[in-house]
Amino acid sequence: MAGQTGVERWVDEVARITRPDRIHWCDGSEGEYHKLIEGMVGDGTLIRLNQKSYPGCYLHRSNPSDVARTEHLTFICTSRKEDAGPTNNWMAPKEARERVGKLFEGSMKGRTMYVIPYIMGPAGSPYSKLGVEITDSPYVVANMRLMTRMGKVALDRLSGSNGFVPGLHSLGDLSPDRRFILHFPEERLIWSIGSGYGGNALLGKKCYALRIASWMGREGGWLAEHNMIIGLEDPTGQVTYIAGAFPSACGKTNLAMLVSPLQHLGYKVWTVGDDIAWLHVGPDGRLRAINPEAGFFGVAPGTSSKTNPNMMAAAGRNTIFTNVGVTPGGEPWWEGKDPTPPDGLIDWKGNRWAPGAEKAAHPNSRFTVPAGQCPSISPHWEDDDGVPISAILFGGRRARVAPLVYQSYSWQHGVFVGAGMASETTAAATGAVGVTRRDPMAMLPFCGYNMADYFGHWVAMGSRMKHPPAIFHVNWFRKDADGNFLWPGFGENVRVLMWILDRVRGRGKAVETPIGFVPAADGLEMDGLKLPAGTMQELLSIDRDAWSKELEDQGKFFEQFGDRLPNEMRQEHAKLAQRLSRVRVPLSPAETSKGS
Ligand code: SAT
Ligand code: MN
Repeated sequence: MAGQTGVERWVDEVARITRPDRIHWCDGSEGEYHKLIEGMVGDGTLIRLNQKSYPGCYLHRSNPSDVARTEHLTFICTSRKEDAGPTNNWMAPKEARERVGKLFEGSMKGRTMYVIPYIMGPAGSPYSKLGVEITDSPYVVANMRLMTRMGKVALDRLSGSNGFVPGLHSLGDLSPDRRFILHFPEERLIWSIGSGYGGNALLGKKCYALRIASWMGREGGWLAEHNMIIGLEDPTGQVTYIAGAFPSACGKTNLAMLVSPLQHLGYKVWTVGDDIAWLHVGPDGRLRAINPEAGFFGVAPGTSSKTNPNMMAAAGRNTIFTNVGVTPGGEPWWEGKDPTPPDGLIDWKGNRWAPGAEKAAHPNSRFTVPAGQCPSISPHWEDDDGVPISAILFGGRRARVAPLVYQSYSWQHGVFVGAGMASETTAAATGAVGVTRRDPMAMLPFCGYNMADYFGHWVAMGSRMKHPPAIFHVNWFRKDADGNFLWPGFGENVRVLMWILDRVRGRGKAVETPIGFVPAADGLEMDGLKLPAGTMQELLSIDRDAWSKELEDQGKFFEQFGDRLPNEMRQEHAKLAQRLSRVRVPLSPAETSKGS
């Protein structure tokens, strides 16, 4: 049709294939949101929670077979398999279109097709990007309204432009046998069918903002990362920004909203983002981060007024809860919310809950919350130019091996530290929980191209910056021989952040070890925190045997990339082996005399 825009043409084409009863273009208004919510309450997709204590809050119970990301059904569809790399599932684009295209035929019959124009990033930021998601799930529309800037604001920016990433989503029949999450990075296209779960269905999130955007970033000289972003305010009121990569359900949200026990000393954390960062080199030669999202899709279990009071305050209104339990009074409930489960609890599947093996809330139950509601939200979280990043953290869930914190020797060494990351798996993806797997930069499930090229891109980014951020590795999850956590974590993590801040400023007492700089025995602020004797030593110790094994595992992981692995990674691996071979074990800061 003459005069049609690129979006209109694509919408027509999709409607011809999926055959919805109706098409609704989302304007993103309050009125539209309420109509959608009422519709879902009417058909049971949502349950209204207690509107006195939880105004604007609803509960969604998903299909029990659709509660987490399904990594084995997630594919990168590049024309050449090598470009997806050995860590991604790959499907040839032609095969993908044929096989999965069939599943979309008539998939929206009897349903409304929603067209969601959205912006990833602040509306006026030069770093923001446009997307359009087509979906037949009103739950997805409501979540996209909380997680992105969607509707008119995006449509206005879109008009006259074809520069958007199309994402087609249908619930299909929700069967895992007919579930596919496909990415065509060369065409900048996303297809997802058979799941309504966040990371599989809110296509602006992992599919666009990480998998497609990581590809765009390599071409355009920027980075799309699985990062939280915070500002750490010091006693003079100066704020230093830190980005941090942690795998799903490893505490990014809690760290991003940390309440410092040292407020009396003048330290405070501001939240910029809790899951994704887009990082560009700014005109000032510094790395600048924007949070492409507008909301938080956080893990409920374990969240309480003790562990994350900011999230508890944020999620008290206008929030969609997914797969949590509900009290007889209509309030959401999950394990860890308070010490004792209330009487008459209904579990996430809608059954009467009884103490026993079954959890009241699914371990990957979630809340979707507008970011602006968070009491610790940074006044700069929507700055068009982003915030300047002074430090990057890499962190996994490691019972052993990795000390509480260490600093890399250089940008290149830091990239190697990130590339060598590993973490124990969590309930955020289907499959076994608690298995240690290598998860470079927490991007294993999210890098949209060959990870060897990704490491190379990271190395190259270092030379584009006048002031590259310092790179650190942290591990809040180290355990003793009996399996108890050695470090209290949560708010106390501010002590580690303070050391990082000092190091960035060229201060901060540290000792040089084979793996990097570790805090000196008196390097961390311990005011008000008493740990059992020897605990700090254990937390900062480096066990050579464990590290030798780690080197071997890293080596095996790197091997699969063959010649494509950048030489810099090989060099750093060899250098670490050499440094380790030269020292006595075990090593703890108290025994190390060489300061820096
Ligand atoms: O995939 S989600 O974004 O829904 C949650 C996660 O695993 O980080
Ligand atoms: Mn995540």
